[in-house]
Amino acid sequence: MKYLPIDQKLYQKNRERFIKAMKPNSIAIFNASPVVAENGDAVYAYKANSNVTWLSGIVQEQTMVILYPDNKDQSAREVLVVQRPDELLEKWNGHLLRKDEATAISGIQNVQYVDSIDAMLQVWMHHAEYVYLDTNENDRRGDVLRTDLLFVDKIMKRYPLHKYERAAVIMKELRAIKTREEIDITQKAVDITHQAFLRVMRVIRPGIMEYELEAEITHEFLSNRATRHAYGCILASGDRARTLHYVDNNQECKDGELILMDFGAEYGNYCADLSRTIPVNGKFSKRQAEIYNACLNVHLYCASILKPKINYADYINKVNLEMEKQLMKIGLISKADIKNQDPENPAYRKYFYHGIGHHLGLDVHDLGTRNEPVKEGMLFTIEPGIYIEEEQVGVRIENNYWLTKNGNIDLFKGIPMTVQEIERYMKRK
Ligand SMILES: [Mn+2]
Repeated sequence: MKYLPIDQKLYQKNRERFIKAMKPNSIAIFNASPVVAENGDAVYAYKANSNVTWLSGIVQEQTMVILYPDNKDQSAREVLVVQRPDELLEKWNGHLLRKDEATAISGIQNVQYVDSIDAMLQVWMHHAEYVYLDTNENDRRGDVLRTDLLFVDKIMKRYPLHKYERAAVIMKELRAIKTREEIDITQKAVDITHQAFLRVMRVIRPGIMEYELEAEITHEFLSNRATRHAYGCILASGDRARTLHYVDNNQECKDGELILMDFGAEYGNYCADLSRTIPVNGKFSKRQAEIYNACLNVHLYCASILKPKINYADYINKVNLEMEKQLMKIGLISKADIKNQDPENPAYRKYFYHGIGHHLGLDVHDLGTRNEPVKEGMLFTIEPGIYIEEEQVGVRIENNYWLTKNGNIDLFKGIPMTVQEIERYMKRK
């Protein structure tokens, strides 16, 4: 890992929160994701199961976290399971965690090797009444590789008469609320991302290629101990900005165009998520500034109302009304368009065709419900966008907000955001 050691308290606190939500005499079992083959013997970059990371901080394949708070064997109430170090494997792939190293990261005292866990697990299973198993209950996608189901299948076949529970239900509640410790790490991811944005503003000029900007961002990320990009970064100049997940980044940034950039660092396994739209030549045209300000107004409006207790569905409705207002102001839709609109496909949808934001955390689209009152501790992106086919332009402005008791904190506080701030910074280069 490139990041500096993280205080194990973060993971201890998370485990305490999960344990509190468990039924009496229950055991919970979590598995890290397997390494996924790419082609031949090459593999994809490894990202462990986020629940395992959230509970232990360990990012190594074959890791398990087993929680059994009522275990009569007190020493086995929290157990971390890791791969047994293997000299030959380490010659190829590098260091594997030793037991004391795994304890230092996670704060879990009892560390066992995965090849010896079955016998112990059997005893604990025989004592436990309820069993929490971890399945991927992502609302957005169901077609991902589901190795979690193999483990569920194995355990349920072996212990068919236990009462099974879904860990995902608890995780969805808990992971949506970020602790101060988690925000401290996220803030580092945000700060690195913030610096990368300033760097892009210093180097961008007409004629530069989108991938050259990607290289600048990547250099800034890795030099500051980010593990990697939190997601495929988007550098979309001109009309390409209307493609929401444009990641080719292989075209020239031309004089007079706006470039839409969406990127974020992953630091200590936590993600930042920033979108910015700036003029390639350092100066917004009058029309570009109009569109930009309309988008900024929606963003600022969102930030002013996204506070604990607002229902997320009400929030979205209010945001959409504000978007309508701003789109009318810049002449894109009319009162008549709104009056005659199909409620299933309202007029503003032509220019704003994605959600206003999402939970952010270990996953860039993090766990959490989006149809209940929002709560203190949640971390959301706010990212309105305006995309205009007729004018071949796209604008998106995105920051990350941590909800406090009575309001929110913008983790990107101080970053150039207005037309004036951006132009002033770009002039300075
Ligand atoms: Mn986002």
